[in-house]
Amino acid sequence: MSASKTYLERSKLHANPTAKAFLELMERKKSNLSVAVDVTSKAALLDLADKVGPYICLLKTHIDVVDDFDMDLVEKLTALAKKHDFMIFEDRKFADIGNTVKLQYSSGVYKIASWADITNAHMVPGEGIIQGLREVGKPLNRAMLLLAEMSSAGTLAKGDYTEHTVEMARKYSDFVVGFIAMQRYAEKEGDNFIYMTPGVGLDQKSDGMGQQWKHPREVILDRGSDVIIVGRGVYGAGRDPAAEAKRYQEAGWDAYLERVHQ
Ligand code: 5IU
Repeated sequence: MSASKTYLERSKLHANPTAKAFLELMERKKSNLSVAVDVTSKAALLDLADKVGPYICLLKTHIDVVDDFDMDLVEKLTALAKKHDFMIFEDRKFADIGNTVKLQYSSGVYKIASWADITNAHMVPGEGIIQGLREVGKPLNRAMLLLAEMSSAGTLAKGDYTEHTVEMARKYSDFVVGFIAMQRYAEKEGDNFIYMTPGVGLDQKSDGMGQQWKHPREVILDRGSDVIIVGRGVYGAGRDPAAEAKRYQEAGWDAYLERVHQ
């Protein structure tokens, strides 16, 4: 079962170049921490990315919340990704028909495919959404995650919906490399999916708006996920982002070591 294999062992088995490089990076950097930077100015985003950069494997962005977005931001972000050795995940949550998402992924103001190593999509529209995104992303060696579950209270992504999503990921596993999920699913021969889990916090359980935070140890060890995604736990009011990122990196990595050595 892949949960007991190391990230490095799994990287060797991966055919998708981004997933392969990502798993290698995690092992090299000893980090399974992704920081979610939901801030609204270029300066704040770059400042945070520079501060948490040394501790993360993946920077998760919502690029459309940045008021003063321009391509200079992308250039600076990708330079920081190089400097600190992390990848970029634009949490775009595509949700339209194949032809439309193709345009949303490649074009418009953000040109996501040109800079985001990883992006994600909902399975609501059916298989065509993967086909559309894959047409753009595959030639650029990009990778995609499917939203199989969500962390928020009352989510409709569950049961048959989640199972169908996993089947679709298997069908397109050269491009769909994993899931946003709350736990690892039963595996079939050949599965090598990367699981990423948002809703992670060391100090608080809820934000009063539906978000539900779990401890990194529960996420990585008990639930078998691979990457913890942490937002406000790292950059929330009064916090020192670098110190918090270090704390989450250690908590996530300790849980991973415990998992692969048990
Ligand atoms: N996010 C979730 N839950 C989900 C999905 C995405 O929280 O199910 I899909 C995003 C939202 C935010 C980040 O960008 O992950 C979590 O931030 P906080 O740690 O601040 O709650």
